[in-house]
Amino acid sequence: MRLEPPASLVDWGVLVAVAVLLATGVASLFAATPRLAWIYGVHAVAGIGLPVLLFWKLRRVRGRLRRGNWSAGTVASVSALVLTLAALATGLYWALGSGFSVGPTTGLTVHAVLGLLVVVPLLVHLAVRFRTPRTDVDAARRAAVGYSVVAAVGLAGFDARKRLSAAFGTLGRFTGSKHVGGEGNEFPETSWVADDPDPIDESAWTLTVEGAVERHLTYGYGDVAPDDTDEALLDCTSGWYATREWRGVRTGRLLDDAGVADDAGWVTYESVTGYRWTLPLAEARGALLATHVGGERLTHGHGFPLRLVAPGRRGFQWVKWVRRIEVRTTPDYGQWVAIFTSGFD
Ligand SMILES: Nc1nc2c(c(=O)[nH]1)N[C@H]1C(S)=C(S)[C@@H](COP(=O)(O)O)O[C@H]1N2
Ligand SMILES: [Mo]
Repeated sequence: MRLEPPASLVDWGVLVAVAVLLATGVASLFAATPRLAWIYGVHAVAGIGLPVLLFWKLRRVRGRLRRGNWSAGTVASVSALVLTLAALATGLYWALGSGFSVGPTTGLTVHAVLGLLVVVPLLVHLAVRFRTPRTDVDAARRAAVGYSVVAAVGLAGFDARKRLSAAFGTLGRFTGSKHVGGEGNEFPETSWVADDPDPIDESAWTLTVEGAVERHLTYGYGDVAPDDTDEALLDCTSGWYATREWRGVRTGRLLDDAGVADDAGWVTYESVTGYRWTLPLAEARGALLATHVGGERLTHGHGFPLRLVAPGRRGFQWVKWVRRIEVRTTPDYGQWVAIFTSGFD
């Protein structure tokens, strides 16, 4: 039996698989709770199934590549292929191993960057070569067989990968993040992009609570009573996680002191660097502003004097070096710019 779909439907399958990988890859940056583990599952199945489609495609076009009369379009096509294979290889190696670094960055970050870079040559490739696939009944039947093979390989590979990682003792969280042990402040210090403020002098530091509140408040370090604790798991998109007991003050206490306006719906946590993230009001009320981790005072690298603890959120949302809390009546779209530009000044 012939397993390979018609040429145009192999190509169509590649496009769909890559689109699914990009969408789930980007979504994974926000998926931090087990309820969303399926996003990572779909990503893995598509990533393991894609090589089957690429094999069929390459077997067909390899003659064209050998002839040596490469156009700009060919360069784009080959770049898209090379980046895709590199993204697949780094993703698989990350998942199977205990994690790896490339210079100052983690292998998982390299995987993500390679995956995002695929978009550029892929768009050129599509502009040059896109054809509407042919879809008569016979083509559809053959494609159904071929796509089933791809799905079966993806699912079997997904299962085998889990078993292998478990056997190697390298199985991470469903997010792909690897466990970091240690105690207190002993875990990686991570910046999302460029934040690297000078250490903060606690006697000069203040926390302000403002925005849609009845009273603007200003706290000094000594006014923040660290009476609340939470055990919470910090999971960085660069591929590590650590569970710690955090101690500090629940945001709700500060909000009660300030008196929240009736139409308030969001709370923004802003760092001394301008980095900021926003939580819906109800979630913010329960979120801790930590002064301590694992019984130790936070170190500068982990956000001293005050950092947000946002359970169920990816690490980049756990704002460090918080100095301002703004109660808002509207969502804060500017945060999407701030997290990329803070620290560059
Ligand atoms: N102000 C600020 N807060 C930040 C970041 C940052 O770059 N600036 N990085 C975030 C990221 S990407 C992660 S994973 C966590 C890491 O916290 P840690 O450095 O204490 O491990 O902090 C988050 N909080
Ligand atoms: Mo992170």
